[in-house]
Amino acid sequence: MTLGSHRRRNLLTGAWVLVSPHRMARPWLGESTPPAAAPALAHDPACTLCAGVTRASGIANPAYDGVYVFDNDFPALSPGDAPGSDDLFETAPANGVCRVICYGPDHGRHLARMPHADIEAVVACWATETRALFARPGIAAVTIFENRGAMMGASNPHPHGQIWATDWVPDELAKECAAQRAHADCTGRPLLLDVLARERAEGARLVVEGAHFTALVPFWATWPFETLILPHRAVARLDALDAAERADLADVLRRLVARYDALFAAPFPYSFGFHQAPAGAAEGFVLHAHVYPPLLRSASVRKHMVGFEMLGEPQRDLTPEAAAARLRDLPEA
Ligand code: H2U
Ligand code: ZN
Repeated sequence: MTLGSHRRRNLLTGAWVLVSPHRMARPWLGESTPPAAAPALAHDPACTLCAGVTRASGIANPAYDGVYVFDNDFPALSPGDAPGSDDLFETAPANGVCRVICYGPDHGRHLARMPHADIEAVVACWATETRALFARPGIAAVTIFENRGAMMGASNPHPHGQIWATDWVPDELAKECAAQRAHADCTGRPLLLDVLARERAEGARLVVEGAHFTALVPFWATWPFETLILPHRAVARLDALDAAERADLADVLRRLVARYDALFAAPFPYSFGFHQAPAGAAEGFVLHAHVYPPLLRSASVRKHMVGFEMLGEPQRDLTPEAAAARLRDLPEA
């Protein structure tokens, strides 16, 4: 039997994705631009994230030697009043803290090429920031993410990410909390551990298996090479990981990004980030990371969410199983 078009439901958000495996063979006359070259410099005096350089705000970065975190000079969240709501147009206040995290002083060395201890330091910093930000009054959620590559809106090639601590639970996280709570209420088990058990039993969508974390292409993946990184136990936040888990997360991340970079022999753009339990009760919630890369068939051909996807629902040609098999076939060195 040949696999025909079908829909798959995202268990975390409730959204559906249309899968059209037969379309993989169609001719391609779409966008094709050469990828941006990888930065080679270890220090770029023109880079506002490099050690010792003065940022756009006039504040100089210290001569930092490890991970360096600072308050975003152009934060998306600012103090002030929200416009009032009325019975038709609703508004809500939005306050919080935006931080920038430089993974290390080396301008040209991203996760896949960083020494293990340096990636562990990034993971440790994520944990420390999580704990410190949740300790601030009014913080409801801490979202840690990285935009990699100009294609994904990164403003700078220096290896870095962002942390937004918000006084509300953002929409994506709210949906995922509700789904995980409903599953836990119904079964008594965390949803993502059931998903992990099923993925390990089937095997077809696994990409990287560590001692404490697994990276896989989820059954419901929307982006061609989307992955989900899951812990092996029900841990809710980064600051609850023990030392062995932090070390393994660093290792799984490095191995996964190395595979991505090998896929089209170019630095692989993506938006990557963690969903961790918000403040208060978060029944059944399991910490996890999503990696959303836009690339489709080469370093220069990306997927755009257009047409039916904007007006209907997301659609993919390459099956999640085929995407996982391609990532599994690549080297990690
Ligand atoms: P992105 O590359 O994902 O945009 O993250 C970089 C962040 O760094 C961005 O939010 C901040 C930008 O506001 N930034 C500073 O705070 N100061 C600077 O001098 C440069 C960039
Ligand atoms: Zn730099």
